[in-house]
Amino acid sequence: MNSKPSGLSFKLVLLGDGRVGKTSLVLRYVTNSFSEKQEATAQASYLTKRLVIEGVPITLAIWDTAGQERFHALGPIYYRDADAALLVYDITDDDTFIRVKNWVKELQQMAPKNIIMAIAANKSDLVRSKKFDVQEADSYAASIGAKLFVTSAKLGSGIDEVFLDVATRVLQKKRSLLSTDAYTDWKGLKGCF
Ligand SMILES: Nc1nc2c(ncn2[C@@H]2O[C@H](COP(=O)(O)OP(=O)(O)OP(=O)(O)O)[C@@H](O)[C@H]2O)c(=O)[nH]1
Ligand SMILES: [Mg+2]
Repeated sequence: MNSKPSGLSFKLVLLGDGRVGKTSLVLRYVTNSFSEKQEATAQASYLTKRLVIEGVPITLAIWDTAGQERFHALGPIYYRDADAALLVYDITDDDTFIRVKNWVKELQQMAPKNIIMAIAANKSDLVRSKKFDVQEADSYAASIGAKLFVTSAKLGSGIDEVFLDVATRVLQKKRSLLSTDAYTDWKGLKGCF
């Protein structure tokens, strides 16, 4: 009797090089906290965040993976049934952008077809000039059907935006797989999911 509608659950995986700020982005998003001394993730950690989009309650099941190379082979465990991937790089370190491109290649070959992707250019607070160059990353993101967001886990900027974008696009994709009538029923019956 007391059970509340659980809504939908979307699985999101964060991928990217070590130290780029994946855990920091998730912790800022879920607990609004930040640590200068965030410890490296071993294997992966899991957190959830609830949100409502277009009246639909959604639980984001967030898998924050370990970026250190020695954990690379674990990637498929987390992305193989993911709805979305958030690829993170450190805006001050070009090598970490190359690592994003490698992850994208792997996802295109191994992940579910049409997985939703977004790229976070993190640590924007470390760049002095206001006009830092994300043009290359921006056009790369467009070329793979992803969106680029400039973020700072430290300052808390760009973070709600990137998670909301990903969740909204997953919802749109799921909705487009259903006919309009089915979607209306689906919303009406959402407590059953
Ligand atoms: N200045 C600044 N530092 C950040 C930001 N995000 C993370 N950091 C710092 O960067 C370091 C690494 O952050 P993590 O969140 O642990 O990075 P990670 O990608 O989860 O690393 P792994 O778990 O090893 O894959 C920590 O010292 C953070 O405090 C940011 O936006 N700005
Ligand atoms: Mg981590």
